[in-house]
Amino acid sequence: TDLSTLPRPQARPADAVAGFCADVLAGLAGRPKAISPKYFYDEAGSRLFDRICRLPEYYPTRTELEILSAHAGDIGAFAGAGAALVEFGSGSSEKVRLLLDAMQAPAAYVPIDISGPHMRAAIARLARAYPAVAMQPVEADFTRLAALPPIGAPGRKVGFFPGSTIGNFTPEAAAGFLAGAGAMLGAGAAFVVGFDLAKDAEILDAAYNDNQGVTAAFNLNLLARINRELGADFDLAGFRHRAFYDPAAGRVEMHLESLAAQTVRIAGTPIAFARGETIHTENSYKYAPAAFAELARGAGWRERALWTDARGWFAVALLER
Ligand code: AVI
Repeated sequence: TDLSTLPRPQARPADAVAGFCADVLAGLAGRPKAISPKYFYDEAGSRLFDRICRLPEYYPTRTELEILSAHAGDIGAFAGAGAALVEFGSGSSEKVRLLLDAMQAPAAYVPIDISGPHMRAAIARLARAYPAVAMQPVEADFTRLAALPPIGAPGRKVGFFPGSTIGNFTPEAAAGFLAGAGAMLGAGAAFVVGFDLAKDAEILDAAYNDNQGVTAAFNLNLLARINRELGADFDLAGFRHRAFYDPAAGRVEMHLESLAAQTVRIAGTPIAFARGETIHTENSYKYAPAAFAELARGAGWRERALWTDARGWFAVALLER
């Protein structure tokens, strides 16, 4: 890969900042107040997320790696020769190495990520390890992407959506995403999707309330980011991280709770908080394997395989269409 062809770092485009500002103000005007979790991932947030993935309490990352290691050979065999891997929300592009190693002469890797600098640093590392794979990074919000760039690979397109990021969508939005990704990847594509499974509340509560406070810092970084990018005056000590599993809703919810009645100014707009009022910052849905398979079927995918770990904590589906 000729790294000079990779998109170069650039300042955040003005329309991205305007879109962030509009989304934050609209979300805080709603009841309950809410901000999309996609805004966690500025540079600081992406680094904090990488630290979450290494926490002892946060089992999803290492459990998924265990499942992928055990079944990468099956995925590689199904992908066939000369395939293109398309990763939605590629982050640090670490897990994809397992698939690239198991595939036969993979031709292209297309990482899609909202955090451009973080993605470019990851791809520069990956390109050195896989010089024969064409790197085609796309800096974009994959929830809004309508089409893929032309991909130079003779083989099958293989979508990759690990980490249970699909759990950050509502089930309806997850079905919409799976259908849209299917349309983008085209007939004959495969899709490798990692998703988290419903389990005991204590395990989930611990995973989202780690002892070192990294998840709290990740959640609170959203307010720091709003201060940095939108000139707001959130006092981070005036809010606390809250996360809990709601088994009836089948999801972990994350919130930022206001510790006092206070008014914050964002881009000149005053936003009032009551004491105890929260900003809902994330849902993380936990599925039963059969419920996920049904969701994928409704979105036009057939389940070729569904693997879990020995404890039944996490799952990876190999879908085809
Ligand atoms: C990216 N996503 C799947 C993570 C999750 O578990 O829902 C984000 C995260 N939030 C708190 N910890 C990790």
